[in-house]
Amino acid sequence: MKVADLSKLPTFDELPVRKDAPPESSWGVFSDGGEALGCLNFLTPEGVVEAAGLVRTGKVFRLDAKVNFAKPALFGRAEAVHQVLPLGPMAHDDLLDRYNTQAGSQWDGLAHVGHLRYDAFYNGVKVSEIRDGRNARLSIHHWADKVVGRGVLIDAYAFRKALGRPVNPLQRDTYTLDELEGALVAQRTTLKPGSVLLVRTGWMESYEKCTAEERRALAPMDKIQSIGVEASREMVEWLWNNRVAAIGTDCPAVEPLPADFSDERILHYRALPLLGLPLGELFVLAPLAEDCGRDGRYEFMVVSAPLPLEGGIASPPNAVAIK
Ligand code: UVW
Repeated sequence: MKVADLSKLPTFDELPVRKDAPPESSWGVFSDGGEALGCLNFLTPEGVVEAAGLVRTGKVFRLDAKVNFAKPALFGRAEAVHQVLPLGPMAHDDLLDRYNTQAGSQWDGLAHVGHLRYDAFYNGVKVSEIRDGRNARLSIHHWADKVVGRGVLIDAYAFRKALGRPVNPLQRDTYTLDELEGALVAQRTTLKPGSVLLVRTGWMESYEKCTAEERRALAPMDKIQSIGVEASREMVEWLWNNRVAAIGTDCPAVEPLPADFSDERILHYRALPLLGLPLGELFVLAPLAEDCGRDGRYEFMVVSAPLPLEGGIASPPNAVAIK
């Protein structure tokens, strides 16, 4: 794959570059093997080297929650069943059954959600190409060694609280683009091209404080409530023009829930099938955010190694932030 020259790529207003592509899509922008990566093409070898220079204290923050942290699993998804199998008198194996790659912390891959109006996934891939069992073009395994670079945290939760604005992450509410930009200014942080953007919404830590009964009540698809990031044209324009390679949050859908999946303006459609922007959900961001608040450094190296699962739809991030 050719390394993308970020300065030569089209702006959001110049999209699409292919005549047969939908408006506001990046279909055809990346070629030479980069089609499966979408915005991950913004992460370059030079960016990896630069990100390594952000490692100063040696502190490592795991960004995945424990497997099966959500009980019951959200959206009616399966919980993994873990067994320890004896292999010999003093040896064991794990057996992990019913493991849904999206039951916990996850990257949504580009075969996760297609666009209803265009009847296509990113770059025009058809549903039959994914469901025939091969999912060759948008398989998650293409990302296995691609999600490494500069990470930037926006602590939207702390920003809103510091301003004395009310925030309950377990209710439908929106962090606006103005708030994200305001938080960046308050943090004295800039979004350089080729960053993995992490946004702390406060959802995970609020969920952790719920009783078992409260968790049961909010787990079903039609009951879940969550704060999230504004799902607007302006938001994806900002993300694209800043060459954000992926956006990860500590809430269940990046965008607010409930979301109307028949509404093509929601972020899942704008990001996955149109822009090719990976969405990260249910990340653990509070310990990282607290450390960033302490030392005033909201940038770090991110190393995420999605599963090398051929044909896969999504993956746990298997991610760490290193400061
Ligand atoms: C939903 O919005 C249902 O989230 P996910 O990306 O996990 O499917």
